[in-house]
Amino acid sequence: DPNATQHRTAFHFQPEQNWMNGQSLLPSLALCPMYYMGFYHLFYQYNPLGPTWGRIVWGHAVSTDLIHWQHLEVALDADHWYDEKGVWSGSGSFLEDGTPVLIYTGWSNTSTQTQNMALPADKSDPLLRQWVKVPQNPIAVAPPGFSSDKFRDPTTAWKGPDGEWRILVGSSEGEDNRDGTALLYKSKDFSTWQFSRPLHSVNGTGMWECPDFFPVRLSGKLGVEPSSLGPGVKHVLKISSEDKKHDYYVVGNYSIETDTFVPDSPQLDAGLGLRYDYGKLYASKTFFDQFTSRRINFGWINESDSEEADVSKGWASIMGIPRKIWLDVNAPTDLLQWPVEEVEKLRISNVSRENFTLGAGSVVPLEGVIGVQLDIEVSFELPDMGQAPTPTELLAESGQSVCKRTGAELNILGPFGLLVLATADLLEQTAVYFQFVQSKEGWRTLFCSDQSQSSLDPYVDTTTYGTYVRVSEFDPLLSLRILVDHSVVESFAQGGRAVITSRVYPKHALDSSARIFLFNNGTQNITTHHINVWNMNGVKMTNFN
Ligand code: DQQ
Repeated sequence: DPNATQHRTAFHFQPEQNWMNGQSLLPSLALCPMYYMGFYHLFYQYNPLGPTWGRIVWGHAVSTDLIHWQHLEVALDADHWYDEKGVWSGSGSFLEDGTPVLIYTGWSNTSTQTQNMALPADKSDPLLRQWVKVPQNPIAVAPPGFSSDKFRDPTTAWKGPDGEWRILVGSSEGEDNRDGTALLYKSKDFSTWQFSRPLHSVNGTGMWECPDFFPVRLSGKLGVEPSSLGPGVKHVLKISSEDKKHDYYVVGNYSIETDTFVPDSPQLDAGLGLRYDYGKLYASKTFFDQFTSRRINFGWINESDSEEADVSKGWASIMGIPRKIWLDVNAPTDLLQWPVEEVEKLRISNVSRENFTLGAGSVVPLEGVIGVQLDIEVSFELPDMGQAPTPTELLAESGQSVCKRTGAELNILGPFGLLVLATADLLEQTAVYFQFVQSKEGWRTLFCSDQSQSSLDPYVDTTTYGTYVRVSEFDPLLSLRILVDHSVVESFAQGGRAVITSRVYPKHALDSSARIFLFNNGTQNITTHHINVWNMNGVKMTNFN
């Protein structure tokens, strides 16, 4: 692959080489002063032997700002009978004295999935380089009636006022093993764990990987620590659907007395709920960052090129930019997501323009900006819906299917938005845009990311992504924030109400050949309220020595 180097990201986390997938996290340790060096720890699924999935171990990196990472040695190797075929996903927790603990899934020598625990060899090492697997491993095997190959990915632990610790493990149940479920385990001492019950299940949804269960405040952007309860919080259950390869979440009420979780909107997407990302993001996990009181979600983004391309590149997969998440007070079944503010430190030269018209059918280059490492903020004034003719067709399709069908082509109200990673002749372009369609409920706003012309390479997946995004009558503007980093485009609409991540592999829109255009393929003029574009510094990820 001649463009392998150009497609490597500059400010998204990647190992130096090889394969990476779903991960687990520990925040910096602030509870215990001996850890006060303020390191964020990222543990990720890593194949040391090559750029495809295989015998997985835990890679490890540390950062003081969630953006600049330093690679450390493997934290957990596949070296015991219970994890000999792979050290799979898990989570970090803190005991009350501040000791960090890892609980993870081992793929055993007989191909069963087991839950195991590891403790730091030296609690006074702020880098937590060495981990010791506890002698009582495995701490859990699949309970009777559950299949031992569908039992994995323990969550961060939380503790009830009854003194009992709790974790969830992803699984599936039912006659045909198709009912996705999160199994609750309890422990009085964090050492011996007992199966309690399924906390939540949804029929027909298949295996649930990487569950995540955490409290969120009813209002405000601050996060809360994992064991928070009470009337001021709701709980979020996120699962990674093995069938659909997407992360879904539901907001609901958790009762610690009965250990039951009741989603507020059980009907959403057949019970799976809402998506964190309508493009690519999987096996994401949140953690509570005590230093800044944020809840931060970190997700894995795989490639959209072929396995042969990954082998020739020598690497596969990246991490998304960590996202701060909080409950949307105006739509309390929804979370809002926004890139952590630390990424803004990478911003360098800025180009901005205000208040200009995008004529119907226009494609306008944004002068003065070239490059493949960008942070973009753009907002548009809402067009006058009154002028639009009554459509003959009332849509009941999903957002993605409308985006796919219509693409960035001519429509009445929109599409309008940006072309990024575009060549001057527009033969390569990734379109991120809005469009309005009429449905039975009235006007709806579509948010799309169209990769169909992103590359002249015919061997990459160029699926179009899209979703409806909520626009309230009080919203003054339609807005987008887009992070572009070589082969990844992460787009946040309406302040983080919907997010779409896409992977693209231009052959020509590389380095200084990549441009930005604004476009309006609608039949009505659109006013751009403002556009700000920053070139972004890259981050050198080094080995820690
Ligand atoms: N991959 C891991 C599993 C998890 C899945 C194995 C998510 O633990 O269920 O590499 O990507």
